[in-house]
Amino acid sequence: MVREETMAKLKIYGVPRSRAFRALWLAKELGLDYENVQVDFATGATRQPDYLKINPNGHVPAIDDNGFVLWESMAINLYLAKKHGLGTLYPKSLEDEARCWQWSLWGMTEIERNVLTAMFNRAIYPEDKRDTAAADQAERDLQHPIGVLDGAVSKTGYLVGSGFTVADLNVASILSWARPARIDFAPFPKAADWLSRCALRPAAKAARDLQR
Ligand SMILES: N[C@@H](CCC(=O)N[C@@H](CS)C(=O)NCC(=O)O)C(=O)O
Repeated sequence: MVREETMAKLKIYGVPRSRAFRALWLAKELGLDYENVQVDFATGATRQPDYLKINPNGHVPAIDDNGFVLWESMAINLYLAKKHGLGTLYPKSLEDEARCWQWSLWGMTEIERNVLTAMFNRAIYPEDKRDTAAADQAERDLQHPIGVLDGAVSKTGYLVGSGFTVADLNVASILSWARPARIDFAPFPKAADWLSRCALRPAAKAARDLQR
């Protein structure tokens, strides 16, 4: 008798207008068959007991890959890219793999907080609650790291090797907030060009369409 193993479909938790966008963009790049579980951070759903069993932090995204549960957007993307995109979105060499980790951690530690501060205080909070000085300071603090990015993509047009990888996707998905944050990219033409090339990818567009 042949025993049939049924693989459960990959579940991606989090509404598309949350950081789940990052995993959804990657899933589109990889052509994965997935279910997007609509856990909405705005309704408190991330803090419900059932969801806390998935991610005890109460944040989205998280994934359930046939029983393997993982949270933290960058870890999720590195895992999925390695599993399904080795040799394409995920480099095969140890050094380039490490560079993907480097850029993903860099995006989270050097970029994310300041882009969010600028976005919230320029576009999200009600006008009377906006702290324009905090937004301006955040933009000033971004000058150095965006300069680093500008230099990095000026060689091949991408962060790792000569093609688009999960490193580009991870950093570009964090910087997708730069437009509502009104970060001026004029001093950083190479980074601006790289960011728009990433954003124009069909998979990025398909993931953005999910946000509508
Ligand atoms: N470092 C985490 C941050 C996740 C996070 O803060 N997600 C927000 C939505 S974009 C969230 O779930 N907020 C709801 C909550 O904390 O209850 C990651 O990158 O996955």
